[in-house]
Amino acid sequence: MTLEISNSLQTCYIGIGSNLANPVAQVNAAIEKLQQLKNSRWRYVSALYRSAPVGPAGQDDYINAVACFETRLAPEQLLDALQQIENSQQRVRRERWGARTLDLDILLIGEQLIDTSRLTIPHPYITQRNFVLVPLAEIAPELTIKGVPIGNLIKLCPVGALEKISI
Ligand code: ROI
Repeated sequence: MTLEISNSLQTCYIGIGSNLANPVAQVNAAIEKLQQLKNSRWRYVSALYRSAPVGPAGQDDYINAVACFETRLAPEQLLDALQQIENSQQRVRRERWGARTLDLDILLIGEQLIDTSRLTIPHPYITQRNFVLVPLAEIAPELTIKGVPIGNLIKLCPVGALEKISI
C-alpha cells in the first residue's frame, strides 16, 4: 500500500465548469472520465446548468454541473487526477477567472477541512456561487457545510442567472 491511498472511502463532490469549445460536450466528456477514476466508486451527477459568468465581462455563459463519487485517493492525488483530466481537455491557464475549456474544482471531501498551498477544502467560494450550490443541493439535499444546511446557504448566496438545461 502506498502512503497516499487510504482504506477508507471518502465521499467527494466535484464542481465542473466550461465556457469554451462546446461546453456541453466538454462537461459530458469530463463526466465520463470522472466515472472511470482509479481507486474510486462513482455515485452520481447533477443535471447540467447554464450560468451567467462570474468574473471578467465579455465571457460566454458557462455550463456547470456537480459530480459525486467515493474515493480512496488522498486529497492531493485527487487534485492531480483532476488536473490531468483538465489538461486532457486542452485546459490552458490564462487570466484569473477567465474563460476556460474545463474547470474541475474539489468542493468537499467528506467532512475534511484542508488548507494547504494547493488545496482549500471546502472550496473557498462554495457559498458564494449558486452555479455550485444549486446542482450540489440537487444531488445532496441533506448536505451540511461546516454545520450549515445547504438550503440555508442557497438562500444567502448571491443570485446569478442559472437555468437547468438537462435532467
Ligand atoms: N462562472 C460561472 N458561471 N461558472 C463557472 O464555472 C465559473 N468558473 C470560474 C469563474 C471564471 C470564476 N466564473 C465562473 O472559474
